[in-house]
Amino acid sequence: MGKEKTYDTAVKQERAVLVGVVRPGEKPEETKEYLDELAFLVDTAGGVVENTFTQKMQKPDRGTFVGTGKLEEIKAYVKSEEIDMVVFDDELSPSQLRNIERELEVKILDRSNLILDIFAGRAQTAQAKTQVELAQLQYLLPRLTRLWTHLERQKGGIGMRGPGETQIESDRRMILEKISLLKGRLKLIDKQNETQRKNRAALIRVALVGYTNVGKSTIMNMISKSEVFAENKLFATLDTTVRKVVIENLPFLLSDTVGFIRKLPHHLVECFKSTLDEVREADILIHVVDVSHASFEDQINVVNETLKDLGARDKDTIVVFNKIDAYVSPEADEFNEEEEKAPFTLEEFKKSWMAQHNTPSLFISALHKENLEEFKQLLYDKIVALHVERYPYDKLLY
Ligand SMILES: Nc1nc2c(ncn2[C@@H]2O[C@H](COP(=O)(O)OP(=O)(O)OP(=O)(O)O)[C@@H](O)[C@H]2O)c(=O)[nH]1
Ligand SMILES: [Mg+2]
Repeated sequence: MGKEKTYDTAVKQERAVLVGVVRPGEKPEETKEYLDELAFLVDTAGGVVENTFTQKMQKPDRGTFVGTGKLEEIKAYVKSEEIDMVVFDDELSPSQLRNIERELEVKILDRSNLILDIFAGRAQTAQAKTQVELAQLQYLLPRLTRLWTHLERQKGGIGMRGPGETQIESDRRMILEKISLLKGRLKLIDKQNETQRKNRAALIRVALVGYTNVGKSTIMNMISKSEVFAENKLFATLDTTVRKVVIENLPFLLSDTVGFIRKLPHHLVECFKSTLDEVREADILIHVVDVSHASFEDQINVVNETLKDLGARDKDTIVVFNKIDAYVSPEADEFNEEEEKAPFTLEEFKKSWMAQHNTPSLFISALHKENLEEFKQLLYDKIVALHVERYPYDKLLY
């Protein structure tokens, strides 16, 4: 009998370690939260996290992000455990990237290009693909030299350009040309979208905004009966979807769009500005919050900051606390498992500080279709009020 051959058909997952700097005054649970989120990003990108390294520092080292001792420690681990990539929780400067790469000799990623990578894998429409490619090239441009460090030694004498440099220059030129090409293409797409938006009837426009993975698409699907992709991964949605929704004979437009995250790469925000036009031009924002997330308050702040960047902070906003089914009160008795898991009632939510600090606000579970009527009613009242204000002579709708 011949020897049986077995084939390993499973895709090999890349093994990653995470590296973060702990700033003075940062609480342990904050550090954990930041690195958990980074791990979730690695998971979303298809990697598996094997270990995490942190170092307490005033600010990241300019040369190597962490200190040289810590880098040695990481290097030893990477070698002995055959790690494929090391992921840093902040954006690395081109020189940090070069130094670390030289030292560790494996793939080095930072938060920014991890996010860019996920975006690249998710982009569906021409607009999203173009936006991501543009952001990737802009990220790459200042970091180009690192690809050619092995050629540096071949440089000729004074005044002679080494082959490495020539290569970098022609690459740089190519990238710059591609960037301007993509910018042109985006302008064209923007124009088409603008015309499309203008052609829409004079309907009130409502936009779902919020941190990534809070349930925006689930809410969209629920109230518009559409099939927007929703899953427990970061950045499930990249493209903006707009649907006409009718609540009690009142039609309006509802849009679902890309979620926000801490330290969203600057280039990406720039490149996605046009995707976020829907947010900027909306009449009402629904700020969705995942109340079951341990740091939902931080997430609220990140979203508000991003909205400010977009010039959309002062819009009429309804704060919707979602996932109440999964909420666990932090004040619950730690020693009493049962009590800890006891659900918060709607009444309790309404009396909580969350309701006091965010008005108007309401509490729902999109997944379990809990309290949706109140949500729809509040939305309806808001839209009617806006409609009356805007079209005082229009008796058409209600
Ligand atoms: N327990 C619970 N899970 C929910 C609820 N609403 C949504 N989810 C889950 O949360 C995850 C994220 O939901 P999405 O609707 O994709 O979230 P999103 O805000 O659109 O996320 P991105 O598009 O990635 O920014 C999914 O696994 C949903 O099933 C809820 O009310 N309760
Ligand atoms: Mg989504």
